[in-house]
Amino acid sequence: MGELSHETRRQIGVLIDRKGHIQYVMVGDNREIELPDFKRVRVATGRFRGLRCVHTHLRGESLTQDDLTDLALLRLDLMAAIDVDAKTGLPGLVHAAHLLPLHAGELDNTKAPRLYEFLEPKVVSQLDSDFLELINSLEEEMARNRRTVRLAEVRDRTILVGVATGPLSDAEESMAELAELATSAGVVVQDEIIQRRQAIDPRTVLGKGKLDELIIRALQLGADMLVFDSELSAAQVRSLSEATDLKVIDRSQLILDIFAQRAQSSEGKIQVELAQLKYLLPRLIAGQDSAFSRLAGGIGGRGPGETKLETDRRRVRDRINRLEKDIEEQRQRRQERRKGRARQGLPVVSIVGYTNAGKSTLLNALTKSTVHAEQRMFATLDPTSRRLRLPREQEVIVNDTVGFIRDLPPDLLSAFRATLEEISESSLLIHAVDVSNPRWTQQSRFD
Ligand SMILES: Nc1nc2c(ncn2[C@@H]2O[C@H](COP(=O)(O)OP(=O)(O)OP(=O)(O)O)[C@@H](O)[C@H]2O)c(=O)[nH]1
Ligand SMILES: [Mg+2]
Repeated sequence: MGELSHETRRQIGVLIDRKGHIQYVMVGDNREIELPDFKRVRVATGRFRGLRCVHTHLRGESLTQDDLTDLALLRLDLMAAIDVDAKTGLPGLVHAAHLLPLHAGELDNTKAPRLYEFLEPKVVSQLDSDFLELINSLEEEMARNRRTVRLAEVRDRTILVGVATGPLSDAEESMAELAELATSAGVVVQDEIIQRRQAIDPRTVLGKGKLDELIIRALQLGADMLVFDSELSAAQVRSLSEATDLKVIDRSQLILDIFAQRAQSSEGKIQVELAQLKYLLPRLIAGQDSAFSRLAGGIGGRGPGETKLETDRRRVRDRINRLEKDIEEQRQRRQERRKGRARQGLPVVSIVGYTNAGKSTLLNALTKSTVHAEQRMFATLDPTSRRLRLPREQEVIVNDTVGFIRDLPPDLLSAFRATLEEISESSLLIHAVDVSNPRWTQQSRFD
């Protein structure tokens, strides 16, 4: 390889499997070499690809960033570069690196653990390490770690991703809010990245380079989930999770998840389920490019899956109708209750405002109650009403309410209509604002 590289002034590389057979031969130019793109071909978790790359370098350089990127993205067993002497064409030092298994201990902090291990550079004639022994022990270690990691860390480890098509400050603000949402949902936020772009990439949202960077970062941090700040189509979720091999969700789904975790009363649970199904339905139908239509495709486009998909959609629609009826009934019950209160002539005061602003705490303070208040977004989903006697022998009803946030998914808004209607029939609104939050001016806007 050294001789040929020397004559042609091109890098030459081979991919060798564990039996020592050469599976691919690549020819590059004098700076770089391109590896086949088999990222899509999955590697079993806890394993490497079973191929090591050995290639020549003509300029005396050690492993390049591209070499390391390929090593990580393709999960190669090893990346080695043989230095070819410019005058004689004889092989010199061999630089090599392999990936490192993640350790459970390293997952406790959000600092990036080391991703690569460099072997000591040696001249070809002195290479004496047993490659198979090395790779086997690495895979064993990886399998062991996976078991302990799984036990140690059950929460989702997440990287937040934003794309800024407008001003960066808007995107940063939105990301700060997303981070709070993620924490409220109980996931561990390990990193945040924002990419500035002219437009969102219709397929992968981010550009190709940024996506590669993200994959490496996720590998490095042992992340298992990506949360996108923008709304994702079903097709985007699919191509992103295929490209990254990670769970991918968007902002709406994160909020829905929080609501699902927090709903206590049967009314709250029904509202959340309705919102979830409404979110799911268009994603079941999302047309040509959806995961479901691909599954349903079959030969000639009408495989057996199509009927299954129809049944799924119908079941979801049926369930949606059922839930909507339930909610309508609740709404009427609430209306009756309000009428009853109106007959007693009690004015209604509602405490409204951004989520986590202190609404429930204020209700507690005013009425000496013990409604649940917590440092977490959407702690209240089932609002409480309490009587309050004002100093001049006047009684009022004070309502706690569900908090607001910008870009609340519309399905969620409509599902919680019954609860929100209470607000519109109040005699007085108290707007709670948390002025200790740096974003309080934006949070107190009602547009
Ligand atoms: N320091 C301080 N903390 C407060 C005050 N009011 C509320 N908090 C805290 O802020 C956090 C959120 O309060 P909540 O009353 O749950 O807020 P909320 O508006 O009802 O929130 P959601 O129901 O989640 O929308 C809690 O940890 C409260 O203890 C205040 O006046 N001062
Ligand atoms: Mg509350």
